[in-house]
Amino acid sequence: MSVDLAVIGLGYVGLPLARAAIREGLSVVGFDVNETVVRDLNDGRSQVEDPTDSDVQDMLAMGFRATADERDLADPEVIVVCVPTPLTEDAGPDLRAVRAAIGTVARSLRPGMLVVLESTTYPGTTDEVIRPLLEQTGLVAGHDFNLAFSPERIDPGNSTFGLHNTPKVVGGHTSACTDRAAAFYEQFVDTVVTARGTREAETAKLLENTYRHVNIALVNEMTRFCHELGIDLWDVIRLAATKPFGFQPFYPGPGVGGHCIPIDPNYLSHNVRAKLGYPFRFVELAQEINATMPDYVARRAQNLLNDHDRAIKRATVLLLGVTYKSDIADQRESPAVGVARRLEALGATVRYHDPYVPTWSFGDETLTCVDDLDTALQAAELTVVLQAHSDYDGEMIAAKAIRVLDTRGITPRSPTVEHL
Ligand code: SAJ
Repeated sequence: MSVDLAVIGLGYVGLPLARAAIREGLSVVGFDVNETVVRDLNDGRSQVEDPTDSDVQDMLAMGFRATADERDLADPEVIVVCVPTPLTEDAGPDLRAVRAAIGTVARSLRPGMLVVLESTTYPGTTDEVIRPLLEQTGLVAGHDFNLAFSPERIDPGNSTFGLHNTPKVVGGHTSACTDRAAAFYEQFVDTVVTARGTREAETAKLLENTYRHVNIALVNEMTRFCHELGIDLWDVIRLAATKPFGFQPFYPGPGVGGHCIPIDPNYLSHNVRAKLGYPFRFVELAQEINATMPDYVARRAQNLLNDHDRAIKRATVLLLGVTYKSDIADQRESPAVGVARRLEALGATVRYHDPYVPTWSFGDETLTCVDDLDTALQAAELTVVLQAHSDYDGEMIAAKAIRVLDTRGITPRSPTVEHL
C-alpha cells in the first residue's frame, strides 16, 4: 500500500510537516532512526514542544504512523528529509545525518517520486551531494524523479507563525522539479515562493539567519564600547527603532544560542572559504564577537562586584534564565553554560533559576533550580539576568536583589542595577 508522503526525521521540523499533510488528508508515514522517538510517537507522545502529545494522538487517529524500519516507507509519492545538520569540530558542515537519510531515500527511490531536502545546508549540497547519491540508483533527477530544496522556517515557540502561514521557498533541480515541489507544499502552505534553483533556495535560508547573526553581533560589539563611553545602548536602540522604515532592532545579550543562528552562517562561511579560498569576513567576525559574549559577561560581573568592593572569588552569583532564548525550554548552544563556566573559573559559586529548567548541567556540575527566587535574590552577591522569560518581574528582581547585571534590559536601572 503506497503513501502520499514519507517524512524522514521526526523532530521540530519533520513533525509539523507530517501534521500539516495529514490534516490535508494525505497519507503520511514518518521515519526516524531513533527508536525511542518512534515508539513514543506511536504511543501518542511528542518529543518536541510542537506538535503536542494531543496533536500526535490526533495524527495517529488520522492514520499517521512512525517507523524506524525503512521497509515501512511504503513506496511514497513524496519524500521530505528533515534531519539535523550540525557543525563538525572544525565548524564545517556535518552532513552525516543527511547522507544516511538520503541512503534510506535511495533504497526507496522509484520513478515519479519527488524528493525534497529541508535540512539547512550550504549552497550546492542538493546538486553536488544529494543528486549524485540518488542517481547511483540509475534514476536521473529531473527525468525519472523530481528533486528540490525547501528551507525550513519553523520557529520553536512562535505562536504567530507556523508552517501554514510562513511563506515556503522551494527550488528545484529543474523547473519541472520546482513546479512539482510548489504544488506539493501548496496543499497546506498559504504562500509558496519559487526559487531559480536549489542553490538560491539553499542560500536564501543562510542569508536569513546570517542577517540575524551579523546584526546581533553589531549590537553586541556596540554594547562593549557604549558601556565604556557611558552611553545607554538600550536607549539608543529604543530611539533608532522609532524609525518606521529601514531599521529592525536587535538587542545585546550574553551570546547567541539555538540550533540556527550560531550554526547556519558557518555553513556559508565554510563553503565560501572551501570553494573560493577566501573568508566570508562578516560571518567570521560576527562569530568571534558573539562567541566571546559569555566571557565579556563574566568580566562585567567581576568588575561590577569589584566596583562594590566585593571579590568574585567565593561570591554567590545567581543566573536567571539558562535556556537559549526566552519563554522556551530549549537549551541548545545556550550562552548560559559559557557564562557559568567562566564565573566558576573566577571563583564564584554559581546558582540558577529558570522556570523551564528544573535541573541544569554545565561542565561536570549539575545544579537544581533554586526553589525560592525571592530568597535566592536576597542571598546572592550578584544576580545576572540572562533570559527575559515572561515569568520574570524586572521591578521585583531589582528590588530584591543585592545587585544586578542585566543582559536583557528587563530591570529598571538603579545604583545596584547595571545593564549589559
Ligand atoms: N538574540 C540576541 N539578540 C537579538 C536576537 C536574538 O542576543 O536581538 C539571541 C537569542 O537570545 C538567542 C539567539 O540570539 O540566543 C537566537 O535567537 P533567535 O531569535 O534568532 O531565535 P532562533 O535561534 O530560534 O531563530 C529562529 C530562526 N528561525 C528559523 O531559522 C526557522 C530565525 O530565522 C527566526 O528569525 C527566529 O527564530 C525568530 O525570529 O524567532
